[in-house]
Amino acid sequence: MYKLIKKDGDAKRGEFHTVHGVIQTPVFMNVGTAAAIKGAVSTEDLEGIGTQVELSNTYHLHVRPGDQVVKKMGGLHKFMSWNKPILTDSGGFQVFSLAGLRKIKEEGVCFNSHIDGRKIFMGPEESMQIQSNLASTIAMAFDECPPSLADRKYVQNSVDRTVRWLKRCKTEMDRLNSLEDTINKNQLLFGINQGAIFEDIRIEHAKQITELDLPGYAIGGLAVGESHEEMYRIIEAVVPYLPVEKPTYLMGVGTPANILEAVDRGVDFFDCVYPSRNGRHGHVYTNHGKLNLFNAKYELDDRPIEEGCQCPACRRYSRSYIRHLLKAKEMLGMRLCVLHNLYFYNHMMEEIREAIEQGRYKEYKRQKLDGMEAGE
Ligand code: PRF
Ligand code: ZN
Repeated sequence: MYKLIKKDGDAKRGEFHTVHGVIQTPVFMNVGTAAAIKGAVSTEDLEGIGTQVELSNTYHLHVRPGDQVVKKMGGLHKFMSWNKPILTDSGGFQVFSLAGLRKIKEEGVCFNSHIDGRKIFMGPEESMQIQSNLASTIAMAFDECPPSLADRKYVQNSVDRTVRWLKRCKTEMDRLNSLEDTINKNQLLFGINQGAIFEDIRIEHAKQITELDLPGYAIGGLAVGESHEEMYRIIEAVVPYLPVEKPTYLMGVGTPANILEAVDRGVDFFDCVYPSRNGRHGHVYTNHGKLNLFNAKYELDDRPIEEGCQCPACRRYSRSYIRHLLKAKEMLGMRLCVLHNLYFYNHMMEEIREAIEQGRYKEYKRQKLDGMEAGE
């Protein structure tokens, strides 16, 4: 399934083969939480900007429209008309961060829907059943992401429970994949490493979850309030204990600089809301740093967001025009900024893959970071 093509230092260039096609890694997955990429971006748009993987969310789709609706419509791929790989996050993280969390028990968690306040229970089995109904390519394990300031004892208890939950996820996923009316019988389960900023807990947890021989592993519980240096320290500590011949996914990260640093430490998969969220606010990424298109200095700027960029915004429109659209609250303004940002991320991943293949990753990373830090 995962083929390691080349290593350059710790940076990995690989290919992940799935029933929905091959994923070239390192890869950035475009976030469409509720089967919609915010900013009026269609799946056709995603195809046009080089997106390889779409990411959706178990919790959101369970609450609305309901995973049974998606299943009746033939699964997420058919429902949203996207035939490339889809990864679904398990819902654990979103329950903890979004919903009115009630109680964590051994069986699972009780919470209130953020849409209608309805009381919902979700445990490892429920999360796997929902993800099986959605029929994503990759399903994520049901985990707890402890708060960044949680003490050692809390984190140890939480991680121990996450191990037990993972075993239940695996058993349930195997069962679901063997059922007659399951849409994707090849659904893959990725485990998630937790342990907050305690290296020894992280390492012990990594050893335990790799014993389950899953097709991929994620590093969760980072980018939740700790410093970038702490995050890099944890990645460096954990990666040696995750299988090099399988993909490593750093969940919910991050800025272009975070991605460049994490690739250098052996990470293959990324996802983050930054490109779409920032785009909706008129903040756009360039090789010379981030621009705020609301700034008055772009009023008469006839250049594209980024000279030479092949995205749908830069091929046709000026900063001045996009600024006008944003200020007039025209949807097109947001849409163009989001398209540019997603293109920027996907294109950077392409450059990253090429640099690793050519054995010049460190040099590429330095140049890219220097450019972005220098500004315009
Ligand atoms: N667990 C899950 N999803 C996540 C995270 C996690 O820890 C994070 C942490 N950055 C983002 N998304 N299941
Ligand atoms: Zn562009």
